[in-house]
Order: sequence, then structure tokens, then C-alpha cells
Amino acid sequence: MKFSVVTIFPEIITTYLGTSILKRAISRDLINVDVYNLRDYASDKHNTVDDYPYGGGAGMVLKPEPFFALVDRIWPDATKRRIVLLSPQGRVFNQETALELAKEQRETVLFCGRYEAIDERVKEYLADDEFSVGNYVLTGGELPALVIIDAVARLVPGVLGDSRSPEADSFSCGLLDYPHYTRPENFRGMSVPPVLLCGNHSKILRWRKMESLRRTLEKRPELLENYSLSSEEKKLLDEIKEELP
Ligand code: 9D3
Repeated sequence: MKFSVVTIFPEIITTYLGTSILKRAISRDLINVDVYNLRDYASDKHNTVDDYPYGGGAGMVLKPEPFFALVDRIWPDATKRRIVLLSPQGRVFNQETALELAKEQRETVLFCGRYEAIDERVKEYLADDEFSVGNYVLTGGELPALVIIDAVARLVPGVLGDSRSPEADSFSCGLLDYPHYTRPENFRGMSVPPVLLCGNHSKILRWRKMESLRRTLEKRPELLENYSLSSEEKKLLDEIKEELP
């Protein structure tokens, strides 16, 4: 899985990638991330990457030339790259988008914006996609780039190790997770649900499914609309609804 990130703050990206599960995935060659400093591709002696907006208004705009220079140099073949612009105007990235990018054969190139905007010609002539990571305002595209790399990388076989499978995730499976407990059995008077200590595995599975359904119904009922319930799950959900006041 190959990613490249284009940014004026490369250290934000390299710092995160040098930590934890992604560090291990990179050292094992399961994913490969190149980071490019946009400033290195500026054309003037001051390495200017931004300028005032035509038409006036607040804030600065990232100039087009460094992006085009970088693409000409590093990704001249349009069939081998998928350029993703990160911007608040993009379609909202979700688990389905992560799965789609995980299947991508081309290199995924993430363009991070800063300041008010990136010159529109970058979007028009270079970008294949435009993604946002949610409906809130950030200061730039670096955290969104990391969000996308993180979400896609953990879908690559081997990245999470053998013990954890991404299929078990909420969102992948369509339901929220059940509650988790570890030792001690009794902590400051708060005890672990006895069913988890009973050793009856099918009873435990049933309880977990019940709690997943209960939480989803309570916190994210819209997730149930796109989820096809098995007949067993329908029964459990009816039980939960009968318990409610
Ligand atoms: C006044 C208009 N603003 C748009 C909402 C300007 C603006 C704010 C913040 C332009 C760019 C940014 C920086 N944000 C990103 O580059 C960004 C982002 C985000 O802010 N939220 C969610 N996803 C993303 S992806 C890139």
C-alpha cells in the first residue's frame, strides 16, 4: 500500500508515522509513505508557496505552481496515481471510503491544504478526488491525511497482527461495540458483569450481541437502518425494546 503526502508541515506527518502500529507496518513494508515538502518545489528564491487571493478577501491561498511542479516530477503518469485533495468541500470520508482506498492499485497522493484554500486549478486539473474528514473546521489537511492513512493502513492484511481482524470493527460490522472489561473483577465497588466470568461462551456471545444492539439502538439508531438483522438479532432487539420504559 503506497501513500504520498504533500504538505508544508512534513514533520506533522513523519512524527505520527514514526509511532505505534504504523511505525511497525512501515518497517515491515506493509505500507509505504513518502512525505514531500511543498516548499521544496516552489519556483522563486524565497520558496513562496502562498499568495493573496484574486478578488480580495481574508487569508492566503496556496499557489498552483509548486503542486504542478511536484506532480510533473514525481507522478508524471496519471494512470499510476490517485490524487486526493483534502478540503472541507470534499465528500465525507467514512469506513466505506477507507475500504475503497484499501483496494486501490494506484499510489494514493494526499494534498494537504493550509491557510484559506488551495488554488482551484489544482483541484480541477490534478485532483481525482476531494475528501473531508467531517463537519468541523480544522487548520489544515495534515490531520485529515493521517486519519485517512491510519484508517486505510489498518485494513491492510498483517498491519494489526493476526489476533485482531478489521471485520469485527463496529462500522464494518454495522453495530457499535459491546462493553469491555479487564482485571480487577471488583474495582472500587464496581464489578464486572457476572456473565463474562461464567465461562459459557455462547452465553457470553449472546450478551455481547445484546449489548451491541442496545448501544446502537440508544446512541446511533440510524446505523440499524442499513443493517440487515438476522432472525436471532431481531429477537434480541425485540427483547431490548420490551425492556425499555
Ligand atoms: C471560511 C471557509 N472555511 C471553510 C470551512 C475556510 C477554511 C477553513 C479551514 C479552509 C480550509 C481549512 C482547513 N481545513 C482543511 O484543510 C481540511 C478539513 C477540515 O477543516 N475539516 C474536515 N476535513 C478537512 S480535510 C481538509
